[in-house]
Amino acid sequence: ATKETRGALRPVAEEVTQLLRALGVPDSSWRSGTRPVRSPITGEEVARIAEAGADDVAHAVERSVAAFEAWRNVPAPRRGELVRLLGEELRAHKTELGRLVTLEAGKIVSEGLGEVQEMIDICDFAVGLSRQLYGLTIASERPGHRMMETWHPVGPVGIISAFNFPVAVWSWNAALALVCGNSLLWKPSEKTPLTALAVQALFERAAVAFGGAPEGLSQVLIGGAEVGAALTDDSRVPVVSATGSTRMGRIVSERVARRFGRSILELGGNNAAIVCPSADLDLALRGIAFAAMGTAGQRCTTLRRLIVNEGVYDTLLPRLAKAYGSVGIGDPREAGTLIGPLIDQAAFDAMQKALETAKRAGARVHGGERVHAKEWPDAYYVRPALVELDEQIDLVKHETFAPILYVLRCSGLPEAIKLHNAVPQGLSSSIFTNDMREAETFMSAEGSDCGIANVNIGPSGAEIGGAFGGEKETGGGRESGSDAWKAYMRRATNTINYSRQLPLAQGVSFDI
Ligand code: UN1
Repeated sequence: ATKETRGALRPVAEEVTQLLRALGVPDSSWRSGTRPVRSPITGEEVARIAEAGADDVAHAVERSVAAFEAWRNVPAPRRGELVRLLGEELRAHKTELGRLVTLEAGKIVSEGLGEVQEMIDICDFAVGLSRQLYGLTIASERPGHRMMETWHPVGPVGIISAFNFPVAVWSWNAALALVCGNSLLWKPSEKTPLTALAVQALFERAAVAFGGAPEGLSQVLIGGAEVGAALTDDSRVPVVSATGSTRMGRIVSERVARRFGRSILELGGNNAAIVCPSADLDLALRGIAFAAMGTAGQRCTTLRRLIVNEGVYDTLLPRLAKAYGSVGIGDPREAGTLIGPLIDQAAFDAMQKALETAKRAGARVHGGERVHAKEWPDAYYVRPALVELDEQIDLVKHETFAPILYVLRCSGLPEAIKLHNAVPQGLSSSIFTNDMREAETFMSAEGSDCGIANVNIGPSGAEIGGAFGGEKETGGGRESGSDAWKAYMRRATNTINYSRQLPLAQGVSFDI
């Protein structure tokens, strides 16, 4: 059998049932509803889930406010203990939850497990952070005065997450928001509600072990755009963190801004890598392959544009085309599969449309065709596409959430950086070079305009310790590590007068 036909089709539904039970999700929450949930592996229905309506959202927000009002008074290091226990649950159930990510989102096994590892990592990070929610002290211009900053919990945090990282992105937000003293309202993607229910069940176990966590501290709201809209319009939810398309993010940010809420946006990426003449091409090849083809091109950090110096173009491209032609595509449960399915038919259609447009513009397209269609008619597997273009046409400026890598030729670093930055998105980026000047220029003020700029690794697969997010249409939000926690708190500036006088700032006099 060729790599493409590896693995006979095995149904998914039964294993989903076993996993949900092993993870402690009550049958009633995924059996008795109206919305069908499908696995992208086979396209079969695996659950029927109940949806929340606008009234349910209003009620959930009410509970969330009550939970917040209790939780904000729990000392932060104690709040960290709950997140530590959540991390323990995730460690204990990593195999099952990782497997459920594979079944529901179609990720290969190591990526499903990797996603849960990312959750464990952010929990560890947040536990440490729970003792480090530092404010500054500031020198006052007035005698006998002191100034300081205090960081306070802000309120219920709405989390809108996407199908492609169905649980890790929640955890970046949730682990930080919890130690910061907030309650959580989670609207997962309607394509991946089951992993959300499983995480909620693990959270509830952690809450029981913790003892005394307020009821309703973390809630899941399953549903479509109406649920998202109810959440974004509710002024009792001061922070809404949304991950997904730029189209969705624009709607969310406008609605949240209208009521002066704060949004944390992590939207479309259109990530590029520049390959310089001095690059280690073996290393670059591996980096490019993972970043462009991994997760079937469905990461927001996926490599979508490759800008190759003309000096190495003709060496690199044939090797890349070979990798594209031989990569294992199929059932993500099988060892040896590197490319699982696209999430659904709409993703497949969008990919084919983009490839048609590229062909009409004169592109040379390698791959991109559907595979396994006969055996698995309801699932959408594709060979990743390598698309050689002479210029960065409009199509390339849009994020198509599928494994398409557009390749452009360039003559030097200034031209490469210009092409690199000439798209509306600004999430992640990378350069392959062994020339220190090129690497530093790429990371400098006149280099990459993205939130993430890497050297000699691809743009995807970030660790949780750094701030994650990007500029321009990516939305400007930062999540996960560094000081991203500040977005989940409100800052108070305190001025304390310990003198017997009342000097006014700026020397103003006001004697009564
Ligand atoms: C996403 O695709 O929404 O950097 C998140 C990465 C992962 C997270 C991706 N750690 O690729």
